[in-house]
Amino acid sequence: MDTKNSGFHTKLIHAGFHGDPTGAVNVPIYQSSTFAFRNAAHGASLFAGDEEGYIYTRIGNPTIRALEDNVAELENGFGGIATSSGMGAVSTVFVALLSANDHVVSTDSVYGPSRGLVENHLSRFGVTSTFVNTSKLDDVESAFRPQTKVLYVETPANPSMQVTDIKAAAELAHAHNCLLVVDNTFASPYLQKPLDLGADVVLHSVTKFLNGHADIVGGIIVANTKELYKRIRSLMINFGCNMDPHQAFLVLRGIKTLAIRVERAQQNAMAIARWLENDPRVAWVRYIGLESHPQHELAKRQMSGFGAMISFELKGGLEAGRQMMDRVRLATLAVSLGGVETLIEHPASMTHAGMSSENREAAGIGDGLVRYAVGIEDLEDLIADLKQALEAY
Ligand code: LCS
Repeated sequence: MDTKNSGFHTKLIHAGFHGDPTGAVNVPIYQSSTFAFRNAAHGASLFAGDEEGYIYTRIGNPTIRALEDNVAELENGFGGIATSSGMGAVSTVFVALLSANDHVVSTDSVYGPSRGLVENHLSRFGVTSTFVNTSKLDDVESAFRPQTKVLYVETPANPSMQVTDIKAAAELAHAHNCLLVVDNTFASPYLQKPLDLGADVVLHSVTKFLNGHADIVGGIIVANTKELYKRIRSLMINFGCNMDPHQAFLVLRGIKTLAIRVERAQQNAMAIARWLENDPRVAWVRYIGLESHPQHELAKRQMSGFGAMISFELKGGLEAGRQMMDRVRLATLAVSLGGVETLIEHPASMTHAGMSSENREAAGIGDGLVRYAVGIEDLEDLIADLKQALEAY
C-alpha cells in the first residue's frame, strides 16, 4: 500500500510493507542469508545496480527492507539503513561522514558510548572533537572550526534531558558547511521529526521506543538525500553491522503500537514528574513536560509531546538514590529505556560510567542523578512503588 500521504498512525501500521506473494498480512521473516539469481545476467545486473532485487542479507533483505522503508517514512527521509545495534548506527554514521583530521561538535551529555567512540576510538584516526551543551547555541557556534564536518546532537539528551533547538542547530551547521546528525532515540519520530527541522541524518537505538518491548537490540539511520543514503549504506555493508531479519520482524511488530505506547507512557511520566517535584525528599526533577525545565518552551515548539524519561536527584544525594534503587519493586533496576516496563538506573555508575567524572559533571550528570524510564503500567502502582522506596527518608 502507498502510505506516502497517509497519517502517522496509518504509516506505523502499513508503511514499508507492499504485500507478499503468499498473501501474508505481515511481512514474513525471510530467514535466508543469500538469494538465488534467475541466471548469470540477472546476478550481474543486481550487482551493477541496474535492477532492484536481493543478493545477500548483509546487503539487503526483504524483512529488513520493510523496516527500513517504514522508519524512513515515519521520519520523512529518503531512505533507512537498519543496523545490528544503536551503536552500530552511531559508528556507521560517524565513519561514513568523517575523514582523518576532521572535527566533530557534539552534545556533551550523549549516551556514554557515543562519546567514547569519538574520544577513544575515532581519535586514533585523527578525528578531533568538542563536546558542549548544545542547548546553548552560542557554545555550539564557538566550538566550530574550519575542520568541523559533523554537528552531532542528541535531543532530549541522555540523561541530562537537555533539549537542543534542532532548526537553529541545522542553520548553524549548514552555515559552517557541516552536516547535522540527530540521535532521536529519546523522542521517537512520533514526538519529533528532526529531518523536517533541517537535520541531514537521524538515527535511533531501536532497542528503545521503536521496538518498545525490551526483547531485541538494534539501530536505524535515516538520511534525507540519496547521496547521504548511499554513502552511509555502503559503509554499513562494509562494516557488516547489518540488522538480522528476525530482529527486523520484531521491531516492525513493536512499531505498530509506538504511538499508543508513547502516549500512555508520557501520561504516566507527567504525573510521576509532578509527584516527584512535590515530594520534600526530592532535590530536583528534570522532565521536559515540567514548566521548571529550562527548555520546556522549546520542547513544546519542536516536539508534539514530552516523552517518558525523567531524571531526578534525592536530597540525600548518591547514597539516598542507591538505597531507593535497591528498594523499588515494580520498576526494574536495569539500563535501557523506551519499553513497556518501567526501568530505573544510575548513569554515573552504569550507562555513563565510561566518562570521566569531570566530563560527567560538566555535562550535568552528577553522581546523585537517578534516571527513571517510565513504562505503561498503572500510574497508581508506579507511584505506590516510588512511595515505598522513599519511605526510609
Ligand atoms: N543512542 C542513545 C540515545 C541511547 O540511549 C543508546 C543506548 C544508544 C544510542 C545505543 O544503542 P544500543 O546500541 O544500546 O541499541 N542507551 C542505553 C541506555 O541509556 N541504557 O542502556 C543502553
